Amino acid sequence: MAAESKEQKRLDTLTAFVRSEAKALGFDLCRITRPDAIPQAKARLGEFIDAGRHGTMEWMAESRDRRGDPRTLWSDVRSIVVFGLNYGPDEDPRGILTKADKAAISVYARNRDYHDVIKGRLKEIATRFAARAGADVKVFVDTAPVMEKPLAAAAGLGWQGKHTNLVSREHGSWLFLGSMFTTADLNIDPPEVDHCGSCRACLDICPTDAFPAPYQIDARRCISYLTIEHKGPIDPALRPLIGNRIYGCDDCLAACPWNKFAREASEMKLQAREDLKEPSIASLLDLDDASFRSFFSGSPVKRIGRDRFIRNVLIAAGNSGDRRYVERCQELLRDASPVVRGMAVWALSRLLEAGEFSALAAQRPDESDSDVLNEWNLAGAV
Ligand code: B12
Ligand code: SF4
Ligand code: SF4
Repeated sequence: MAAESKEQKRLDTLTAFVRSEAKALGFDLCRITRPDAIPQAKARLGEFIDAGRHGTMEWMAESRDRRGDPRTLWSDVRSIVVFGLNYGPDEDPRGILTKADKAAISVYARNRDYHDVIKGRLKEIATRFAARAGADVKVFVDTAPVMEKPLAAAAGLGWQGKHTNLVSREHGSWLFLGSMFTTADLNIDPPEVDHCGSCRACLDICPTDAFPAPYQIDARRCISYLTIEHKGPIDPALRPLIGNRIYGCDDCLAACPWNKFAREASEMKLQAREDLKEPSIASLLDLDDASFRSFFSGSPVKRIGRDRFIRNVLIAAGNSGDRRYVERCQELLRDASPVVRGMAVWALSRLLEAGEFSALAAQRPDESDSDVLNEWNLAGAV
């Protein structure tokens, strides 16, 4: 009995330590679960991958066994601490969607890369915790094969809403997640229950109809996937639906009524940079490789590279109906990148009258890339 209560006291002290360290490092939430707490996740991940809903994110299929079960990733793990960092915006991010000359960058990417912000803190907490507990630790944020959302739900940070992301009663949809796996035992928190009820606001607002059913997403239709993860030409049927969203999308998150409890991010590095709140399409179309890297230095946007980024801006230009971009789009027909040239063709096919486009097509630059030739064909300039 005495030994038991001594062990419980040790658990209480260690658990209190990790919570107070998380708070001191600025995490908004910190809760703990066990590695066997997400028994359904593996099968659901399997269904997602078998249906091809991961699109070209091959790394999801390659890591499916480790991703689906934390114990396959690390057999010695005994407790998983999940951290949440609030990145709430100061206004509804959907406001920019009706400003045709502006380009919408999703809230999470309007300042510093959250991977860097969270990873640094996780490393600090891991070092201190390992020393205190005499245990092994590993920390993860986003890019590792860890199913962060079901783990966060099991730990009680919130629940997976019908848009599949974690919703918190305190922070709404605006939470980044990170985790620390450890060989130490800790006190476990209860899971959060689903508070979606009959609401389906996130499902109904999705511009590309990316939810085949509540709680399930088809990434291939999600604008976040299309503009960030997907490398080649974007499905022509989806381009008009993307509007002016050039990097990610927040519509389903922003529609959630639980955001009424959300607060603006207190971490300065996650508060929007003024020049990334409403950049103009015209200024972004002008970026070359060097100016792209410098403008997006420290931002997650940099990760996709200038060519994929300009591809996205060209879609916004094509959707704007604004002939001011015609001249720049014509210049981009000679860009070194095929994905840029191809999307310049599409944008021009939207911005020019049919006769003007045919005249342009008759004098188009020599082209050998099959994707770009396909764009000319699709646009009717055979
Ligand atoms: C791949 C990925 C994407 C893909 C696929 C999205 C997805 N929903 O899976 C794409 C590129 C589309 C994407 C987009 C975004 N992402 Co993302 N992404 C990831 C990543 C790397 C893996 C997610 C994953 O494992 N997906 C596989 C599916 C099968 O898992 P799942 O979504 O948990 O699926 C569950 C449900 O389908 C559920 N389910 C299935 N059937 C049923 C039935 C019932 C009845 C129930 C109850 C549940 C249920 O069970 C499954 C298992 O839990 C995570 C980081 C990580 N390592 O976890 C970040 C992550 C999920 N992304 C994040 C963010 C912020 C975004 C965006 C908001 C970015 C943006 N603004 O553009 C969008 C949101 C789009 C959306 N609605 O999901 C955050 C979400 C934070 C949060 N609060 O949840 C994460 C956790 C990164 C982080 N560390 O903070 N992302
Ligand atoms: S992020 Fe946008 S496109 Fe993707 S599921 Fe949500 S609303 Fe749909
Ligand atoms: S918008 Fe409604 S259905 Fe979607 S996650 Fe929020 S509460 Fe759930």
